[in-house]
Amino acid sequence: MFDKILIANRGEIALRIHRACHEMGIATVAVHSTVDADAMHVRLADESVCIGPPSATESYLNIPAIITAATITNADAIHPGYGFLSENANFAAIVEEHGIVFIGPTPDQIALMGDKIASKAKVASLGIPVVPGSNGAVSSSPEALLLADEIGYPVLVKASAGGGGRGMKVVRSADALDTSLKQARSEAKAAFGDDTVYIEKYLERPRHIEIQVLGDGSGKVIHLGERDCSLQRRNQKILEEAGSPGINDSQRDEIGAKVCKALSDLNYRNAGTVEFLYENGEFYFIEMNTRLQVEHPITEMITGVDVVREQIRLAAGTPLSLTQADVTFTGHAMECRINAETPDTFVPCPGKITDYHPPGGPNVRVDSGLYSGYTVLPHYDSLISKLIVYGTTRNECLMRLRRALEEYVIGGIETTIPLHQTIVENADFVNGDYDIHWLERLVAERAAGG
Ligand code: MV4
Repeated sequence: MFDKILIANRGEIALRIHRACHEMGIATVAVHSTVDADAMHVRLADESVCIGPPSATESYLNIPAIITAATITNADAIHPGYGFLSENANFAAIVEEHGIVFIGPTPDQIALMGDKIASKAKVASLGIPVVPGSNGAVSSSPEALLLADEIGYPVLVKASAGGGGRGMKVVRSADALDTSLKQARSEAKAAFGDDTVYIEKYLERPRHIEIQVLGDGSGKVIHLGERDCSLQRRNQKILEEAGSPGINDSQRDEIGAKVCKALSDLNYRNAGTVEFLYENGEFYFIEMNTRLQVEHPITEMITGVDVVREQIRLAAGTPLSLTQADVTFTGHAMECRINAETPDTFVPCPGKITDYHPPGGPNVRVDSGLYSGYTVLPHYDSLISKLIVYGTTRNECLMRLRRALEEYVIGGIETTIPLHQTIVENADFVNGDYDIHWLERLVAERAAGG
């Protein structure tokens, strides 16, 4: 096992990784930008290294500075967290070239899943259901017209280098196809430097359901069930729950088995998430994330598995601590992402936290680097806290979440807590009756004063 891990991240996830390390007897190295010198992840770590100015490009994305920090502190491994360098195949390769273990997949696996066309073709060939579509890049308008005719409108034009929804165009009829194709291409070129696009059947009202997996790199892969991440706004997830109110145990077993088989064939290593759209009883693969995800705690709550500990064990070549038969799903969990934002406009509102009182009590978990007197910085993501609750039933979980939101005091700045309070009181949410567009509609109604 490793003696020392460098955590190449900040905020709540850096803390989360530090906690797993210390519970395993592993020392930690924090890296930080100049403005993060007082951050909780730096205070808790055994050692810390300043890696650059506030701009993420010059600090948390600064590969030479991070490699240097790992070298001078003699770290055995680097955990990238999420965001920043977590899905950068080049970074993973450089880390390994320096004789340091990258706590993640192989560079090839990161690169494969980063290419939306290649990953879709690959997983389809391994038995995972995908959205009907062009099965590869679309090169000309006539080709696109023929394909769209075959698939049936509406269709969606997607960027191969995309992900997270950027560069997508819904096309509802043949006469709009050519224009949308050109738009999608030029947006993809501008955003990713790659104008490769492909076409899929557009699913009108799906849920977003993702399967958490753990793979040992030698073909052993288990799944930890699903998370429903349909409650999102502009591709930012807001509230997630496990399990999904939309599927039952046998559907979970079936899609979970397909995912494990495919990733076993790929010798997938690390924690990972396979994302699906789910509509009318069918799952359709959209993409795979090869990193630890923000919402991993809800899976931990219903399975009792420490996902970060497993990641570290897998990277060290230690076998998975459990088999699929050992994985059981008990109760229900929800996570609210609390952002430093004005609730109605979602404009980030950094500033000093004057009062801080997180909720507590049974089955309440708060993953956050906040403290009274901390200043939320304008340079980084506005996620400041994750409120995670567990209940033996979905209703118990929901009642507990309402209670915890009531207790949570974050004074001095605005946060999205009021939005969460609206969501958890809503009848559709209470009934589990929502899709990926539901929250946008709720937000629009709130803005209209409804
Ligand atoms: C789709 C879709 C409907 N049909 N693909 C958006 C993010 C990107 N990762 C995939 N996305 C979508 N792909 C087909 N064929 C609708 C979305 C989508 C979405 C997906 C998941 C969560 C939130 C979403 C919000 C808008 C659109």
